[in-house]
Amino acid sequence: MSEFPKEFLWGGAIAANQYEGAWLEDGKKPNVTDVLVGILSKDPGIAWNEETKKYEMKLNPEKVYLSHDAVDGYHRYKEDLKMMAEMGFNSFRTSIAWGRIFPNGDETEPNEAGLRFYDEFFDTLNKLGMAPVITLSHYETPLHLLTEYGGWSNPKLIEFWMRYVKTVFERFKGKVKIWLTFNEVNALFRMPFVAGGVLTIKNPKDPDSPLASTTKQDQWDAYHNLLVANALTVQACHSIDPESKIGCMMTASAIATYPYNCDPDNVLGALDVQRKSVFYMADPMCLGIIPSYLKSVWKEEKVTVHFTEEERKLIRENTVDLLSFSYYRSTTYEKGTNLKVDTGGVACKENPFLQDKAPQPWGWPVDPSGIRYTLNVLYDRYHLPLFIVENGIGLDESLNKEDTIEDDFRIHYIQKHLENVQKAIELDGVDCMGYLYWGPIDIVSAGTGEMKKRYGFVYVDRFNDGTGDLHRAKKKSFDYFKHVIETNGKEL
Ligand code: BGP
Repeated sequence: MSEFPKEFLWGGAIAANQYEGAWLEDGKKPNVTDVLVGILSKDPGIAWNEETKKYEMKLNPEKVYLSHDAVDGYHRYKEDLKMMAEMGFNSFRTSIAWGRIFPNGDETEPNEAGLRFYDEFFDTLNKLGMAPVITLSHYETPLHLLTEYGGWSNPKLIEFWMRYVKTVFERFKGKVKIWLTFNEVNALFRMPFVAGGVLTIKNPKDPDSPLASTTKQDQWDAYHNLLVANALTVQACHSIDPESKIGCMMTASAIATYPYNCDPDNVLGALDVQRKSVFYMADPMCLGIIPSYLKSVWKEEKVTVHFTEEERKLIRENTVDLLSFSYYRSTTYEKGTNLKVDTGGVACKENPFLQDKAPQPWGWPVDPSGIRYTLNVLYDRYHLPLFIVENGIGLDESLNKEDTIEDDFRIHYIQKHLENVQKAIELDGVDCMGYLYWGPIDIVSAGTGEMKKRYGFVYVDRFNDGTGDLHRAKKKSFDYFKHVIETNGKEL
């Protein structure tokens, strides 16, 4: 195989809430992920207040909320980014924590300290030769917007959001040339609280379990509002900074949903998973259309979803410039078998044809061909530049005596996935603009909120119980990925 295209973007991706820590520093206020660990374990994270008839933050002081300090990126990013540059990254993805700029989300004036922090962050990236790829919201809706307004099911969020995005487009014009709107926005229905930023606060059925009580109608209202917000964001970005590009961001693992066998019911079922997991969101954002099959979904779920003619026009006329996505794994589909979901995607019956068994307890299947399949399906459907902004493997690892980790399986994982990306570009003609490895430095896991699930080329000394001296150490994969970039993918 030959090299990757000359302009190919090589790098890594993280998110503010999983990396920065400093959760209440310089004016920032809590966002949805800051309470998630509590909510997932009913411990409780947020609690219903009978007097105010609202949810409010309630943390258990005995519990470790790792995201609050994360890996202290807020204070250490300059050193960390130097290591990323040492690997030869020419691009780097992170997010802006919305709550650093508008702490509660509904203020009219931005927080200057937050803007200054990202000014310096993006300057550092540019100086080190890494193009900033910036997600506007990576599971980071300010908590106040959920407890006070019910989150994205409320159309008021569009107004607050637009104030935020216009502020950052204007402030970082020229410094950021690639923007992504909402991280894995199509995970709205499987993770309504974090990915959708939705909370039902009108007469909750189960006040102790806010996640379970989020209604379908609220989730579909959020769908409507997020699509309008996405189109308005694309429009604002194009008018404020015509030089920059803006994309949407999908969790695309569910594209690689294979019928378990040739039973036509399984073939149709697999298509249904693709539609309900990815296309239902990507079609409006990339093609400007609201898919027709949604009508029967709305009927079945007894919800009312209405787009005005004006909104349909807005969505039609403001589609994204590129489609970015995460790919971690594939799944099978067999009728009658339950689908399980988590941050990585959906899972059904084990695929007996997959060769690799990853040494990880989280059970995410490893399927490198799935990334080629996903690239092809998305390119055939959208004909837009595609950007892999997340792919990686989380492993349970510890340092050896030499203060390093021999992470051979990670090297193998990347090699096999990149071989398939290369085939998609060279043999299938897919326009793929880059590959950003997820979690080039160990950070807090989005799905489980723990440190134990490590993705990094760089180890960070922090553990699930909150201990650790936070020192950084290079793993074996650091030099591997550096070599891949040096040879522009010729030597994998
Ligand atoms: C994606 C998220 C990331 C990330 C990754 C890995 O869904 O966009 O934020 O963390 O998955 O998931 P996890 O951290 O649960 O292993």
